[in-house]
Amino acid sequence: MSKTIIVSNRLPLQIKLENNQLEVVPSVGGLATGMKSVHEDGNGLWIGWSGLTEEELDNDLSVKVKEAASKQNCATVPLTEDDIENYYLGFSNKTLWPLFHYFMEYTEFENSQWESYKLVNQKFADVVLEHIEDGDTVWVHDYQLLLLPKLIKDQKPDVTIGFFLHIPYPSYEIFRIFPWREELLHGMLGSDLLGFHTYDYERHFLSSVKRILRLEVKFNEITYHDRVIKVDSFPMGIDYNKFHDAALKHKNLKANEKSELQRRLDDHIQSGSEAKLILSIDRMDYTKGIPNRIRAFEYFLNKYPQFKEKVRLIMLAVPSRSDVPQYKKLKRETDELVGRINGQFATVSWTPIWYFYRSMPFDNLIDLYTSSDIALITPIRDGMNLVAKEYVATRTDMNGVLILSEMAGASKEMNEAILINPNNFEEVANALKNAIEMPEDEQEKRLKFLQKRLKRYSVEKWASEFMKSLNATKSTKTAIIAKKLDSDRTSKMMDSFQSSKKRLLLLDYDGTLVGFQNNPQDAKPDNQLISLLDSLNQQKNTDVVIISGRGKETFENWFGNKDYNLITDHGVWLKTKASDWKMLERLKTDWMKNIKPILETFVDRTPGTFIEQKKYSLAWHYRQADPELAKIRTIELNTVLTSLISNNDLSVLQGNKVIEIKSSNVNKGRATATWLVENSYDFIFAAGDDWTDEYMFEELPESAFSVKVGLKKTKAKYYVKNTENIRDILLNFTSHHK
Ligand code: GDG
Repeated sequence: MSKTIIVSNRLPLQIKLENNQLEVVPSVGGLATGMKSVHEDGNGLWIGWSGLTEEELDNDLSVKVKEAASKQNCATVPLTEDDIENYYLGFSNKTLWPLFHYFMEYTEFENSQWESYKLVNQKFADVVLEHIEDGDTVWVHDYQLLLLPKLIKDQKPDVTIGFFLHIPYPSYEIFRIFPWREELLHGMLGSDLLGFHTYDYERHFLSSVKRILRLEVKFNEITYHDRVIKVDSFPMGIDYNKFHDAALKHKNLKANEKSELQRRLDDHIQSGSEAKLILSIDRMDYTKGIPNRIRAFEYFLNKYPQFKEKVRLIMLAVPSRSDVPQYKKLKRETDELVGRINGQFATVSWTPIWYFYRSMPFDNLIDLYTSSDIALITPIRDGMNLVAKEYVATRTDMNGVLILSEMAGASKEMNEAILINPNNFEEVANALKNAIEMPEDEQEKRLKFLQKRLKRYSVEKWASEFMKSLNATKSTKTAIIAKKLDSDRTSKMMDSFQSSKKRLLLLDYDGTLVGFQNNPQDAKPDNQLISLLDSLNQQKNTDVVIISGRGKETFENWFGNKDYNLITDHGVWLKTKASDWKMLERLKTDWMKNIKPILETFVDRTPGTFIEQKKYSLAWHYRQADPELAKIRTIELNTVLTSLISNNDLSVLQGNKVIEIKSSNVNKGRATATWLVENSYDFIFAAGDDWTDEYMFEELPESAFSVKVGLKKTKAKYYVKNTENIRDILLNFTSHHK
């Protein structure tokens, strides 16, 4: 039975080592809850680091940790102190974390840490590969493991891989700064499905893929070699019932069951009818906007002094990554700010800020959520922010106001909160005043909407939606019409080649025999190709025809001293082994003087594009243009051309990053048909990569072996990944010849 493997940096286990004794308990975080059903389904497995380095574990303990983990259906990835220093604290948290959160000034690019990141991703891959079988599904989590999907896919192409990023994906303008950007993107593209919290992160990712890797993106699908990769947004939810039920239970606590914290909170609440508690909870991280929040609160107290002695800000900051210098600096800054403001405003009976720098048990968290009239969540950048959602879930009395930064992913689905820009103190101060004065019925109305959504789209639902989408990618894989020319099919084709008496090989040139170059003139045949074509061309009873949209002059230049069969200009000119160039079609070219100036205006307005003037056609190339601008321009150009050439014998062909205008009565199909009328074959092989080759495929008899290069909709019977595959097949033909 196939299984699902979850991979994250840390296992959902708390493993404690005291006096050489191991204590292992499952952790109860949001992700662990969401993944519970995925993990428990069948023989599911979770792979990650245990939290203890190899140096902390001797052989004996290491075995014990493995066993304890395995009892919880987990497998450990062994990491050393050096790995943690460089891959985790280093590359993950000093490079990827700040860069992806737009903190460029904190971003370090250290080659040695990048090397460690690659090495550790490989360590994760090794453990995954130890456990995985064909047909299994893998779900990889987060920014520490961006290279992992490819490392798995390269070894195991027949497993289905999903990836979810829990932090923001930055705009292309930020991501392009990253020195190893191509490698990182290729790493992610090992996945079959890539998930992000919001549509913005999704489109930023697609924009990087288009601009940096220049891949074909249609809506939310990326064509990558012979695969189609889906990209989508899945806003992560919370374990709604857990928070809601805990809050309900909390309401019924008797006085003697209340925590010490709750008693202190009650004291404040009872200090006056206008007393208000404002809450913030976050990891102590510079992305969370803690100093800004304190300054905005100061601004509020100065602007609206009537709230002095009435409102109090309770700030829970949970220690995090405290070994990283920027986090130390943040802690110092926060301490100082709290001290300064408390010193400035405090009275005998009131301190404006209560500040806790520690983590709290779950029950205390519920004390805080249920006692606070307002939650003030002001990150500078945040992938999602679950605290905002948890606060809403605990408001069982239907009162309370959420003030939320629009820089948090959560703001996209929480429109009923008061949304603010955390850098605008005026706005934050006014939001606080509005929240304090918001009528109860208004609070209730907003909470109702918010709670309804959170309850429906819980973390379990999030996980199941992701899995559903991931499983659906399995059927898209088989939906492509052409079949993969795998080794079985290739060997059948070779048999047929060998047993046939008269063979035809019809070969497109660009994108089929050679890869694309930025400048078409650079795609000259290399020596290896020439010798391959030479030996094919010498085979007895075998006609090799190169059929291309290229101009006759170019082919004459490249192949003039060869006796190849050549069809150029999409079928205008023909040269055979036996005879010199002759025209297959008589064509007019007077239309060019009208069309060329139009194309020129497109070149002027679209940097990176150019016109290729051929004898019988005009081609507008846009491979190097900005992909989004090019998309707009191609639509524009198509519209302009369609209106112009309606009475003409011209047609517009959409090639691979090129639009070509030529006479309607020539195409590779007509040329193919002409060739086939004059010759008869019992074996036909035809290969092409773009739209113009579809005409050729259309004209072939049913028995032909037609092959498309790349994974696109096609009339060809088979597809292969790339030009290398085509060359391999051709080489195979030379050795199968008898
Ligand atoms: C990353 C992304 C994204 C906090 N203090 C205590 C405590 N917590 C719990 C909260 C909440 C969680 O920690 C924090 O989650 P957030 O989403 O707010 O933030 P990150 O840790 O930065 O998480 C973030 C998330 O991944 C998920 O994809 O939303 O954007 O940065 O659940 O309740 N729990 C306990 N004591 C504490 O003192 N028990």
